[in-house]
Amino acid sequence: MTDGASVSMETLLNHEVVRDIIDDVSQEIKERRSFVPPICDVFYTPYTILQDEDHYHFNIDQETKKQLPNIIGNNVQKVVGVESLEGAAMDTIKENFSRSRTIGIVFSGGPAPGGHNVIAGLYDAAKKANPANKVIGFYMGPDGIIEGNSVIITKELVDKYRNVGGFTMIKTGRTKIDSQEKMSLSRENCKAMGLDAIVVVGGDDSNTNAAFMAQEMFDDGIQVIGVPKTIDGDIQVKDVHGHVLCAMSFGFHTAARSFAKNISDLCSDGSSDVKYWHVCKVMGRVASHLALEVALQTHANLTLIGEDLANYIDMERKNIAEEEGIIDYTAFGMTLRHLSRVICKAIMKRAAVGKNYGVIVIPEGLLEFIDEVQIFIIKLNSIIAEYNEVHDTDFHITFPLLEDKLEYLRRMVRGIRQSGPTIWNARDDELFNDIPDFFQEGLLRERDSHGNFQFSQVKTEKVLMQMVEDYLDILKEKGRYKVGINNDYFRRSMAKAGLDPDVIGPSIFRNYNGDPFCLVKEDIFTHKTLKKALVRDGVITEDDPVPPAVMKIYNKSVPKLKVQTHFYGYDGRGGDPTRFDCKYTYNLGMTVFSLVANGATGQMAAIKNLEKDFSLWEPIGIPIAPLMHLEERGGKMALVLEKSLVDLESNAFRVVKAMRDTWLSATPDEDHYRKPGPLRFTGASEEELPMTLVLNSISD
Ligand code: FBP
Repeated sequence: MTDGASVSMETLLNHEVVRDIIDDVSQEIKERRSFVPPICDVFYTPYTILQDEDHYHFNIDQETKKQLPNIIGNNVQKVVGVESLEGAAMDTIKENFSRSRTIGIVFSGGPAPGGHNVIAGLYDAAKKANPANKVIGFYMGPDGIIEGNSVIITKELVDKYRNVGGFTMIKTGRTKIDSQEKMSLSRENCKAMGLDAIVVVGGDDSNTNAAFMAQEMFDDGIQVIGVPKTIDGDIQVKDVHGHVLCAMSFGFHTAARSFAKNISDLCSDGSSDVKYWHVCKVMGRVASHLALEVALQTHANLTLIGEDLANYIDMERKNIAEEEGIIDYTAFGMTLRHLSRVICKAIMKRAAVGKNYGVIVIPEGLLEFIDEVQIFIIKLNSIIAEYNEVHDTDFHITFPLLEDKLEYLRRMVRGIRQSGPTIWNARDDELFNDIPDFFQEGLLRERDSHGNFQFSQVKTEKVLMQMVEDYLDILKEKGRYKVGINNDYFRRSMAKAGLDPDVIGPSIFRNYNGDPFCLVKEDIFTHKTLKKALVRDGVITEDDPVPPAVMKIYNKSVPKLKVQTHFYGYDGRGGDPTRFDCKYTYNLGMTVFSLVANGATGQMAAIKNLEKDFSLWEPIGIPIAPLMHLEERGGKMALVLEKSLVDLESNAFRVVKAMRDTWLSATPDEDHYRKPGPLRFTGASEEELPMTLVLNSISD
């Protein structure tokens, strides 16, 4: 072996191996760049046209008709390949398709793996149709359109980013073109640049924006096409009869696989050193699709689904009220306290079989579904606003400390309120006191510029786990939270210490009857109470110490909850796309060109049959306007694209629900963790499609 120290720096840096190591471009990226995603059959034909599919119907909001008159009449359009036609029709198609165009493209919102391939697909299709076609990328998201900040997309640029993650090529931003001023600036810039079309790659809000831009630029002849992007997976489109037109936004699969890989590694680590509960929050601003997919991929012990919690009914509370002939409205909807109890129960059940470890998946948007949190926000907003108005001062200046604010609320409960409405009752106070200080503080203080509470600022996993820890401490003191002791281990330990397990066992365990795991009796919760039990049963006398072997068993039965919290989001969002996302996005890019070349506007590019075999994928355009409805945004009603939440009737959710107990694995057997493995770009991959899609496509 060469002595490294003797090699000169120059030689070292020029060494073939070292050059490879310090090269910014890894082997993986080289392979990615050279991968050519398969394309749908229609794109092999020299031309494509659009065929109206008027058998799909939508519930159209009257307001959309008013605000988006030029695009509300759009139909779903199918991209159809054309080899050759007779005479004039063919000439028209050729002329339209091959006309030289300038197409602008922008990324909007959070990154999602596959975005670069949308550009690559669009670029390749545009250049194939006419090498004079130009694709222009707007920098830094919609700000690039407003400010006219752009770059010409070249072959070199496209080749550098083929099949590579991130939105690095032209960056992204969250600005919305939501004022007349921004809209006019955008329109003027697009006109000045001679754009024929603009492509908005974004989520629900960005596609909403695309629809308004399509309306605004209609008379200028500038077409606007949307592309369904977001790792959250909440752009899913069905028509009124439930026909699936877009099963999933792009980027979801990669992000879910990335989270699942990391979480499944925690499952392995956790079940090896058996001492940690790993609590993993996964992105998804509102919908829990990512958490659901992670559950399917990893079989983590407990996965919370926000949409499921919203439906919660406290049956005990409801039944008691019914017996009294009244309806207890507080029984409907999940509270933070109850949710923490659900987690405690899972932890205790596993502890009872000796598993003082596990993995919990929490969706980022969870708190959106807790009625109580929503109610707190509404009530506190109103209390603070009322106070400010009545006193002509700022609530936070009068009550700078959390304790002062809480005291103000308590006074309201006691009826000694200084002003304002009596909407804060004893139950609010009780529930509010149950939540950790830092969350109380957040609820009382943090508001964005529109006066809205910022969920994203809350460490949901910490809020919950603090409540869990507090409650488990109480249960521990009551002797109800114990780690189960393996019966065989107990017997061996006693025998080794010269003690009779059949004498000690019944005295300290509540189930010394052959169960594989024994639980220490509830009234034994300290060394003193342990001794008391042994003395009571005549196992030892008052003067004897507790035998060390018995003490050791007792100490093992006392749970120590060690929690590690993790957040998976930005990492998966920046990951290199799975083959599924590579194929999907490249074909989306090609679909965009077909829509543009055929004069479409106000349409969202999509691939129908995404959940089926690739040979059945069908490029289509979906009209955006009919998908919009009125929602409250920043205190006003606005037309927006509806987010798709987890459907509790879907196969994917029902499977996860049915497997809950199995995956909790509160049994002496092994856990049921599943290893999805790392993303494999080359070679055989375990699965090619999001599991959610596979499951949801199954029908009788
Ligand atoms: P998009 O809807 O724009 O794709 O972004 C979704 C998301 O990745 C969420 O999962 C997450 O809550 C959010 O972005 C984080 O936003 P930010 O980048 O502003 O921190």
